[in-house]
Amino acid sequence: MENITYHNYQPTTLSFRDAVINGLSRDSKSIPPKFFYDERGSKLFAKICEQPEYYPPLVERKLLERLAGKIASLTGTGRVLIEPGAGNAAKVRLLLDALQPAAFVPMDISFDYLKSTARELAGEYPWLPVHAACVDYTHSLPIPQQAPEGPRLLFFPGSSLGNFDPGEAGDFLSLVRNTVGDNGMLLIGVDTKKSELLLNAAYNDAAGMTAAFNLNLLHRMRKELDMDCNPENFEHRAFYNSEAGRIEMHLVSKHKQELRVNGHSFNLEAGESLHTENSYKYAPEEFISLASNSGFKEVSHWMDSDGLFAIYLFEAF
Ligand code: AVI
Repeated sequence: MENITYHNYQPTTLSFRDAVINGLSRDSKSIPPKFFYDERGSKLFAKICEQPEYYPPLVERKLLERLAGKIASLTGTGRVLIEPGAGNAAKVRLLLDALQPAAFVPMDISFDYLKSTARELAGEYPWLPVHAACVDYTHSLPIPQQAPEGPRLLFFPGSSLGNFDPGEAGDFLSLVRNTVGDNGMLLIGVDTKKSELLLNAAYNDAAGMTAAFNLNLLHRMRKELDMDCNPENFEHRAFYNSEAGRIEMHLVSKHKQELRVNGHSFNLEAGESLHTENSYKYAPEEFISLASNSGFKEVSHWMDSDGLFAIYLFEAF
């Protein structure tokens, strides 16, 4: 299809094996959350998004549906729209008709997934040039040369920024600021601080999807790294750490056990945990100040009537 170009920026990331060995070697053992997303993990994440306790996807979706026209009136039409981690691009579809971008640049780490998303979009929106970029957006945000000149808008929904520690979040926002340039804008969805009861429920859904998603890391270690780690020997733990302003997810060892990988051996005590994810929550004033340290000025922000989730529109300064 002539409406699409593909670009493989060959993301080189730390291998799963190296990340597991590094993570198990630490005093406080941890594994970065990006390793959740193998095929089974991505399907489990999609299931989490259907759970009634996990409010962000539905609330954000309703906000985007309601606000598409308003957002377009503030950004104007004809921008080059960029979405890191676009996945199946479900959320951007709510904006395309209103925003009428000059081109869309979806970015994803999985080239196969990206190609199928790009093909679907080009079929649904024949007027929209799509320049698909395979990239690890945590390292760089390369814009294909074929993308037209003109003002840019970067869309980053789903509170994905919450999975960065605040320092990394600031660095990422600075990278975004460089990428969009002086006339650039940022539209970003970020989860808010709220009652611990609601937050804890969102990461401990009754159907056990979040637990299965977390425990899937151990399935992955067993399958891909040939490790003798039985998921039954661990339990899912997720809780809000109010001091740090984040949900923490852990895999807690039920007994004393030894994990071996590539000739290395690691001992886990009963009750010792592997820290698998942080999900930071931001009050609007905190987030606006974080973005301002990276060169973004607030244009507007919106929340649902219960204040569960926020969407911010920023412009570069
Ligand atoms: C992808 N990310 C924003 C989700 C979150 O809420 O931090 C991942 C997730 N982890 C457990 N449930 C959802």
